[in-house]
Amino acid sequence: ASNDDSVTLLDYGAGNVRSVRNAIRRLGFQIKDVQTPKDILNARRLIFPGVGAFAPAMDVLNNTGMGEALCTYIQNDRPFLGICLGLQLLFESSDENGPVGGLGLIPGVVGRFDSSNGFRVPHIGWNALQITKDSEILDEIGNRHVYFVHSYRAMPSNENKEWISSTCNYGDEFIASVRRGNVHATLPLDLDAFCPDDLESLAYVVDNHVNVNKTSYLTLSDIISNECHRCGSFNIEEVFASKVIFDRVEDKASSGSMNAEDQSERVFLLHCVLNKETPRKAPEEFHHKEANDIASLQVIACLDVRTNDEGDLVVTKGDQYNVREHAEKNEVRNLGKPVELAGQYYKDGADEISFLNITGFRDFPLGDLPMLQVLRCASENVFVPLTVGGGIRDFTDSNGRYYSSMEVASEYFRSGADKISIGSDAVHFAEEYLKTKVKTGKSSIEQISRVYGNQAVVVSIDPRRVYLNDPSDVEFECVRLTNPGMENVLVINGGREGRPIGAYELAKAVEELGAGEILLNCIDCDGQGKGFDIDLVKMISDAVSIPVIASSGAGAAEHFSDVFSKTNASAALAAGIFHRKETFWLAGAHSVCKRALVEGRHRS
Ligand code: 1PR
Repeated sequence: ASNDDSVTLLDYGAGNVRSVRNAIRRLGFQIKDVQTPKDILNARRLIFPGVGAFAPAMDVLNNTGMGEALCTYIQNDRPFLGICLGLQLLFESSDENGPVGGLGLIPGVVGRFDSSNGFRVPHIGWNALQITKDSEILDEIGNRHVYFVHSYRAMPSNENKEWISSTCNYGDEFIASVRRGNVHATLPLDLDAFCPDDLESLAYVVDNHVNVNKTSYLTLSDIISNECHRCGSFNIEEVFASKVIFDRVEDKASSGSMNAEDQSERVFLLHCVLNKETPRKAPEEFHHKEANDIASLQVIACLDVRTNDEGDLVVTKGDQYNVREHAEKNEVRNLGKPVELAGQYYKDGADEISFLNITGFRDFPLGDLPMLQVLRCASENVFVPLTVGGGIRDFTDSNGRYYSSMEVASEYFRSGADKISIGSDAVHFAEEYLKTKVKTGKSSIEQISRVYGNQAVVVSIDPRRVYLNDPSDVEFECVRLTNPGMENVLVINGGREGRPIGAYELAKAVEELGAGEILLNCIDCDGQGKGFDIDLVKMISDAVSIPVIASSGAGAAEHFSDVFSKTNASAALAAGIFHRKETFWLAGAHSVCKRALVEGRHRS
């Protein structure tokens, strides 16, 4: 680095910028936090990892004078990297809770994705970049897949084309990054996806003269041909038996250093491994398009966390939500330490990690400091989105101090969460909303999504089956099975309390209230390993236009294939299958999706 080894960070305290801080430190730079507009003007290099929603971020920038300083800094072509909202704020305005004026440096409006053409909004998952000009910071990324979590985007136009350095397609073409002179901003280098290998890109911006050791990665085909040479055969089973390739492929995948071609090869090869097949066609015949479709489906590892009887915070796992051993002592099952397991699943290739504080409904989460600590530590080493749920609601403690659900969520965000997940509280507000049909703006879903954006608000639904002779006996939408009719009754407080609302009605209501994603559990299937509740997932994923995460029941790779091919779920979440250390499953889950696609059974 040059003489000045500082990076100025514009963190206005709205959320999780821990990954960026970690990344900057790893590069050996000192972080200077912006306290006043002057700090922006005096910066040697500035990083602006915008978090949250557009309007509140602009309020902070306008009220502190930082917006003006930022405009001067950028207009003077000083080294700048905007990330995520740090890109969007450069445009003229945004429709997010708006229209709201932006910094006005780049012509264009940041609008919401159009969900009417069948694409779910928010856009969550991997997607391929199209580099349109020499962006320099994206050189290392090339056309590889990067992870997106957003509902709003700016589109290319004649007026802004000189800025655009890459675009991406999700229903329509949108701007993924911009570059002009020393000013860079990217949408997908999201805080979540800021894995250590993106440091080179970051380094370029923070100091044009930084000499970073560029690791040169062998392509997958190099690895395979080397390995085949060594083994003297192209029997994929034998080659993989040594696990050598697998490990290298996975290293590459988890470090995020694959380009689109590597990705498709990986999916293809993993498919072969999983199915113990020798590849019948060369990997290069495997279309990138297919890989792209597969990449857009996510596999999420879930860690149910609670304090055991000894007072330690442990990862546990229930059978139909019962997390106690059936043996005499009736202890809470202890499957390991949350931070370690999260790190492991990240390395294994999970697209996202969820922590559910399953006793959060009774233990106030802000009193649950170990849980916040778990989040802080996990976010140091996990560079995929982290969701945390449990206990997000208004709360008054024993001293009479009132905490809003927003304060609870904010603390989770500050501690490293990228999304929060609301369970019981969402049910209460949905019940009220269904009765009154009035959006008060006061529910936790509405408040948190207004400030952090709806892509950051997941609603976790816990349905339990009730079998009916006649579905018309109840007011709820029922799942019709080939077997007897079935109703899903919602339960809350970890399954301890049933509520008179159906899963369908709840899902529709929370979507209207502003939830960005639904985590659809199923108490009957939880921990059973017999597959997802396909009928239920289909009903809910057809009913809403936000992404639905299918959860509960995964016991084999085929179950992932099933849920992706027979329903419109965007992601599949599982716990037990990963805790049992069936190591190939994470990667394998992706490969079986491919089979579903190839057989044309994928979503129409
Ligand atoms: O109500 O806002 O405090 O949130 C509580 C959260 O904790 C909710 O998301 C609720 O689903 C979750 N929860 C509460 N009790 C339990 C329990 O297990 N006793 N766990 C619980 C929910 C379900 C999934 C599980 C999948 C996959 N766990 O997260 O990981 O079913 O399991 P599998 O692959 O092994 O089948 P609030």
